[in-house]
Amino acid sequence: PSEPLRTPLTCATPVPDSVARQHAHDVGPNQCCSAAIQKISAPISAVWSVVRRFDNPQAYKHFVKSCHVVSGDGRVGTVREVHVISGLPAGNSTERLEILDDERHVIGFRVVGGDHRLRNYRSVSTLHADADDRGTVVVESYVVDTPPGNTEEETRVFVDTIVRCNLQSLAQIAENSAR
Ligand code: A9S
Repeated sequence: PSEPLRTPLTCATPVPDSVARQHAHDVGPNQCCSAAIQKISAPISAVWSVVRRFDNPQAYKHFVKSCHVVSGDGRVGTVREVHVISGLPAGNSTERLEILDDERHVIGFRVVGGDHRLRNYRSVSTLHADADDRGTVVVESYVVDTPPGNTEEETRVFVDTIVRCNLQSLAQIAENSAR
């Protein structure tokens, strides 16, 4: 039995309700969740064109060495296998595209296999146009099983670090492409 919907956003970060709702997750007893926000000085179209490519995560995720699509054509249900650079406690990860909404700028995927410790990892990323300065705000939230032998806090620190690295790298790439 899972706990009621939890959104990691409402308490920690002042975002509109409509945004927080997209990041409300069903979080089970031995799972943890968190979220990160990244401001990017590039138009939403430039950011989205990088983020929406489920077949090409290595475009901005530095921990990804290579990726190939196992099945699907880039729409929901597509499965990819990601190979990770050395130095991480992982070799590969099999991931399924769960949401891809080109109008609302939402993408989400779920981990379905791989030789790593992030069982049942799932994440949702949403892009929001920043009307004031023509920039973009990215919100990324996730839920994952707390691995045996680790605390929720340790798990969040580990995953938050990876997510923040990815978002900073995304910002650099989108900002350079928009220059
Ligand atoms: O890829 C993402 O969007 C986010 C994360 C947290 C990915 C994590 C990872 O791919 C590693 C970087 C290899 C770390 C997985 C699934 C497991 C890890 O241990």
